[in-house]
Amino acid sequence: SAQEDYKLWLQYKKVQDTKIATNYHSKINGIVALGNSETIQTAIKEIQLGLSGLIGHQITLQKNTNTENMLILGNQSSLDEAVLKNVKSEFDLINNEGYIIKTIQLKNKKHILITAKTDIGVLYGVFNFLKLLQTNQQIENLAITDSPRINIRMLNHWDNLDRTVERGYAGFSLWNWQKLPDFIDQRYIDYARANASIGINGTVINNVNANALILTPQYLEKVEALAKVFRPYGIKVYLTARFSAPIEIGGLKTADPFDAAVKNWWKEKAAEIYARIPDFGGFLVKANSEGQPGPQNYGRNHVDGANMLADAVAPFGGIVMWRAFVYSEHDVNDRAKQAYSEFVPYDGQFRNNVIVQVKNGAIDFQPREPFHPMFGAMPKTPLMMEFQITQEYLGFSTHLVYLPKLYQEVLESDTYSKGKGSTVAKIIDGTVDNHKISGIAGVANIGNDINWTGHPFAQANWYGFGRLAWNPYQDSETIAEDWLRMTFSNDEKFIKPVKEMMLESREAVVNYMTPLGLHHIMDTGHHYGPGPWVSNLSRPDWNPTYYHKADTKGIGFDRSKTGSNATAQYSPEVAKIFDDVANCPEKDLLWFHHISWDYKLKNGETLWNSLALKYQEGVNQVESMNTTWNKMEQYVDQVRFKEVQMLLNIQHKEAKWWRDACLLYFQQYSGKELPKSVEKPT
Ligand code: GCW
Repeated sequence: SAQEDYKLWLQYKKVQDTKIATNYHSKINGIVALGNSETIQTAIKEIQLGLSGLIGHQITLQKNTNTENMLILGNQSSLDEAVLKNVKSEFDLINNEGYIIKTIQLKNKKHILITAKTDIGVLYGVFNFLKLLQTNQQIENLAITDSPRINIRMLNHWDNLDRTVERGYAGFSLWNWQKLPDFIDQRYIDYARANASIGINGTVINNVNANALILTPQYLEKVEALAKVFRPYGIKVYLTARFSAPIEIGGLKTADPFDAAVKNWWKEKAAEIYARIPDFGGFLVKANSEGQPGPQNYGRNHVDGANMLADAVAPFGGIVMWRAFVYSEHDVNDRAKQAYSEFVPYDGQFRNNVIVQVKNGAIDFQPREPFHPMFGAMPKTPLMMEFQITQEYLGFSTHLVYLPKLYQEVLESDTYSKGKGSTVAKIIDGTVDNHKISGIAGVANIGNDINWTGHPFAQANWYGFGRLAWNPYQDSETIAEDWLRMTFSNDEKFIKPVKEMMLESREAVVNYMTPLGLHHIMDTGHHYGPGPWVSNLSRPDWNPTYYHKADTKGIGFDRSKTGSNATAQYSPEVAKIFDDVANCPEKDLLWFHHISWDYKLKNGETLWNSLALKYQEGVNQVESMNTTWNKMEQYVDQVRFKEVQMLLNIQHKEAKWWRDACLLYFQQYSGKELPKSVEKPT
């Protein structure tokens, strides 16, 4: 039902297997909660809500552990010596946000203890304990410790103040500015619950293409109200800072970061924000990118701009996240090289509360991109990852694409910056270069649609992003399975095929949109559907023809030594692989090379045939996703079953649209017939 659509992965439906349900009931007799902070109150509410749903009985609060099988919740300092001595060594294994779930004995009676160094750790423990039940795991002799590997795990909302969402495909913005601060929509609370359940601890609530009005008292009052809702869930609020705000809302003549009045304006602004929101996280800034104002407007550079803002928030413990998504119309040789060229020379010059936020690839959130060469190239600067959860280039909220597969591929990529094993995950969690702050951001796919994300399966991308933000070394397969169990059903006959469908969906979209390293050939502006022929935009680097460079000889962007030499931005070990046509992974081939139509790939087929076969494979994959889903009706409520069915149908049609449009267009250059197994365009 619509209810189920809304509840995300926190369904808390009664455990179907009666043996398991009875066992859970017998092992959880009551709750003993220690402490009464807002976060602990929240944890109690959640555990009671979860258990009453899953077990089907209200589990009541008890004063002590005299009866066995209590669920004890409390932070380290709230535990008495008898309890504490059961978990002494575990506390050494967790950090400030980590948690412990352990079966303990007190006077010969067994209990389950959920504890942590902090209250927020207890809340994370509660959500993870509920996950055990939601996924039908056994709860005997528990001994779990877990901690997040990355400090800042956040969503970036590209939400405008008029409630439109840039690149948002799930309705309007959640934030009802008109009714705030006094009206608190239940959605804000459920949003916080969902985020806390996966460990997200920060949110930038407004668009990076920023409106300075958010920094006026009228809006800050509303932001303060949201911060108050999120606080018990461990979620800090951050805002984007429009660089020209001192002019637009401050009445100054300039926003030059070297101007004393400008510096002072930001200092006072920061003080004003922190007076309202003492745990305010800091600023996210898009400057001198796609027309946004920035320090370069005044002949200054990124360091000057970032450090000025960093100095303003430093006294309050705030940070500045400075985005590296820059590319200029004045240097159109290779857009992929620009962020690196502009930022790497500044390594070591940023204040220690600045973190540079880098997209996963050097172009822009394509179905597949090699990892961004900045990762590993700025050892003195903490770099945070920016993934896109909203599917700007991947079929909006219409196509089913399980993104954690993409995230995992990037996180596992080896930068070789400090030798083999210097993976992107290790760069961003700070372990390679010993950074104190580390971060990861996901551009949210959330809006006010009943199901939050437009496509029921897009919920898995929000969920999976959070899980990987907590621990970037996890396997996306495990995450898919957990999500399916929590969101739909624990029935193996459902889990197995649907999990396979999810795992295959990312390769499917690559195949039917941009196989073999093609990229940015979506139609222009909206980025939905194919547009490889578009070549008339004012900026050359916005035209799809700029990216695929198809001609009668072949197709692809030569970024090797013989071309733009973007490969030189990678470590020598990586550059060597990408540079060499014979060794370059075929999945990235046309990203790095212009290849002749007759070139033979590893399958023995020519490039032209291989390209056509990939497009067909993508279509076939979506067809089999449809077949799989059509068999799942008995396991899923009608509303969600039908929604997914209709969406997969559209996806199938559109996969063919992509195949036909791209092949017909490229065929003009290749001048070759389609292989037999490729369906003829109609
Ligand atoms: O992907 C592009 C989008 C813009 C976006 C920009 C960015 C917020 O097309 O809509 O602007 O990236 O990341 O700044």
